[in-house]
Amino acid sequence: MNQPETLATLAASVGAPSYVHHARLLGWVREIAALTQPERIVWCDGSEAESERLCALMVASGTLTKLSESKRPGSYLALSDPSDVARVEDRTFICSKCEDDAGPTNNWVAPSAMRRTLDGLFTGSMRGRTMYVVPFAMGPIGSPIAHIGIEISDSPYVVVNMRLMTRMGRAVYDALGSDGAFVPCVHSVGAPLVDGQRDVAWPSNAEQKYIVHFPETREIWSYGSGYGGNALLGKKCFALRIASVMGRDQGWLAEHMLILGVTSPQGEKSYVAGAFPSACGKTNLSMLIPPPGCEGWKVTTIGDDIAWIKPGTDGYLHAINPEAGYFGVAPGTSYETNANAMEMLKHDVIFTNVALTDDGDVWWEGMTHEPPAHLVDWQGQDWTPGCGRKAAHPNARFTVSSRQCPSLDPAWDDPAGVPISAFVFGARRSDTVPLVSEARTWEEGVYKAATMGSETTAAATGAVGEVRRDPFAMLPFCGYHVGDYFRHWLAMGKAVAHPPRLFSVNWFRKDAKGRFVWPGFGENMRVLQWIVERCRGRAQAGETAVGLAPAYADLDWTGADFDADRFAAVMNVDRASWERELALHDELFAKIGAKLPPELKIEREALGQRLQR
Ligand code: SAT
Ligand code: MN
Repeated sequence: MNQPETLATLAASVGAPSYVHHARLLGWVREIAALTQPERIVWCDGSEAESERLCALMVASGTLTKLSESKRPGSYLALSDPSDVARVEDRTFICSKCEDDAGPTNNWVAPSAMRRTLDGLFTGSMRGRTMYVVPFAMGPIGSPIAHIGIEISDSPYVVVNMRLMTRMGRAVYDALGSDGAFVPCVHSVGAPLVDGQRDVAWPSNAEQKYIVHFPETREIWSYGSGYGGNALLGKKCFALRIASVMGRDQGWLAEHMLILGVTSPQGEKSYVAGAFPSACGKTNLSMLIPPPGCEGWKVTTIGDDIAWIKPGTDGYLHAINPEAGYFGVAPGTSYETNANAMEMLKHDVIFTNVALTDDGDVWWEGMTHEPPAHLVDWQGQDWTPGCGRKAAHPNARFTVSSRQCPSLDPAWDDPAGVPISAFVFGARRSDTVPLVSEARTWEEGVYKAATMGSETTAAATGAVGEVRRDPFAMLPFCGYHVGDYFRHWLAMGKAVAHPPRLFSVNWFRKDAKGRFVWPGFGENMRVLQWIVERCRGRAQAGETAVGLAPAYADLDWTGADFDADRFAAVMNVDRASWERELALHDELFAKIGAKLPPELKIEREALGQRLQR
């Protein structure tokens, strides 16, 4: 009879360091290694020395270019394969046991069939490569809201990005102990090196990409892409798709939301969480600098992309940012649009798919009014102004640690999270949706968020600029049936004594000539002020068909150059546009079918009636 294997022999069989005591984890690593057949296994400790070593390796292999040490100390540029530049929503799967649990907004494949596919894809997929084991925490280690994941990846680019984006390293193993729970995440770029084949600068698989989630077993498998949310599995895959399911089962929320603090001139502090689709300015809003006239106000940053939110014992919903860094859109970022980000990006940054200047720095569209006379573009080609191509890919990104953010909130790492006063739902709409409105009730707010439509951006592959329904900005990120998700949100409003107030915003209205009417950026402070003052029961609002809304005089315009006519142009509720909008709500609701909560049907009828008046 075989002796049971000791922990020591199990650890030795995968070369694990002595501080890993978790038999299930060790067994899983061995299983994945047997499947993917890497040349070697490296257990990452999250240290700076490790990151430096990996960066040097990637400079040698051509994946990274080291930027000028005087212009951009400690920073690198990666240029991806042109076929691997954004999330692939059509290749993203929710493999719940029942198709009905994935719902109409997700791609579903039966778990058994998907496991066969993955087995085929992952067999030998890491041949000739190093398999990295990356321990990471989403949220402050030890927080009752936080969770742990382990990502196995054959991409050193993923390792150094995960180090910036999460709390990665040895401390995670201490928290896990011998039996702690973790979400297993397997990632391969899907480009094995066989028969002495030479590597390329950005290995990926142009033919096959699979971003797969098994919600019941809380597993993630990602194949074929090395880019962003496809590969940094703590982000959308874990912190949204898997975590949304955990939240449904355990009574909390995992949301595609920034979290910011607003401090009034009197020193009162409120926290606001805001859901916006990808590449709609969440990073800018989370780091907002109040404009002239609003100097007494201050905005501080907890997070720019994801919020995990749980009822606290004080009767408030408490939110943490599960991430520890920002993977933000570079194009459009400048000292005018986001000076905090520009300061944060001065050193120790990984840039992906921006352009390289002749003096070893980076540039992207919108960074300066005058482009440099010559660049190497994101595809590695010579670029000059007027050549007709973009220098940076529209979904080019920076990866940087939160600690470098000048507006970082002192509570960003607080295990208790911060109490949320308001949820803000924003979308990118040229028309129809007003600058700001407040829901009269929780149900009306859930209806507004559920029926949100937004013009698509370059953050996902596919057409850009089309309006699609994007409920709660979670369309590509909700790991279960969207009708059940709405139901969960309706229930969460009753789970606390002090639920946040719910608001809808739209910074993106355009005039007949296609120009933005609202200046946005810092000027959004005026809307934020009104929102937090509403939460304190102070600011005025009037009834409209689509919610409570401020009159021109209800906002503080000190120092602003925005008249009542333009305000009317961003606030006006056009009945004909809203009739068309309602038809699109009906289309969404028809798609959701039997799982649509009755409360939302009632809201739909009430809205229709108010528009008739
Ligand atoms: O998913 S990514 O992190 O690549 C980008 C996004 O959609 O926010
Ligand atoms: Mn996002």
